[in-house]
Amino acid sequence: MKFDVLTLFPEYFEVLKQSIIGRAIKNGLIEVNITNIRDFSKDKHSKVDDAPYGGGAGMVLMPNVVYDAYKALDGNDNPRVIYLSPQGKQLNQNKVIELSKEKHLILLCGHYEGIDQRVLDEIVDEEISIGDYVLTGGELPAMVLIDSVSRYVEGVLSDDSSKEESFSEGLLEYPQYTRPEEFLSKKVPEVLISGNHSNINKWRRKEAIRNTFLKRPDLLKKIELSEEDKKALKEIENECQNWFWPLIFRN
Ligand code: 4GX
Repeated sequence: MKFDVLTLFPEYFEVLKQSIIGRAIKNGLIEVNITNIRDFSKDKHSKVDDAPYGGGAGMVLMPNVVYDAYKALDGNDNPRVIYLSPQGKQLNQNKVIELSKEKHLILLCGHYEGIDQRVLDEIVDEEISIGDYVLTGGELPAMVLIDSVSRYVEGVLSDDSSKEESFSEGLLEYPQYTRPEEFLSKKVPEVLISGNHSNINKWRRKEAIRNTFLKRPDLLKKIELSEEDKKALKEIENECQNWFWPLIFRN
């Protein structure tokens, strides 16, 4: 899968050379090409922005430079052009999976007060936001998108953990433990040491449901629970109803 990024700050994307995404790039599983929009300025001082028509604070990226940078990319494979902006539809795991099926994405990163509307209307297929807060530019959102989408590209995750984990099933994860068996007087849950894999799976499923019930009850409403899941949820609700009795009967 290929990502083309149009940005004024190419240095940001050095971060993608790290860890799992860095390895995926090295292995040729994903390709990330960064284009500096400034390279397409025809101005002798490499000017890329100007004051907004109508007045007001800040600067606006000029349409011709953005358009020329876009035109210089290979568009033969019908790439999808995404503009990262708080005005877009919010990114979620379903959108991430949908995007991971594309061959080529072009990510346009805005800065300053934004980009001239005419070039956006001309080239952008879709506006995506990573959440309701304001950043200084679209670079971090572009990296969030590249990271989350790349995880679904075949071979990027060494095992098949992307299929197992949080959100793919609509539940949060169960808690994890590793050595030592005792830490600050806290023991690893007995069942995990038992070696009984049927019991371990049941316990993990219940704890995933508990985490979701306690931390993200909104997610629990969106998914279909099996009869066994519903039983586990009832037990959790009862456990929650009873937790304060030891406090009341203290002394
Ligand atoms: N999720 N930003 C885009 C440039 C800009 C300024 C004004 C339109 C109007 C963001 C987000 C985000 C900051 C990226 C402003 N665009 N992008 N940038 N949240 O905050 O995606």
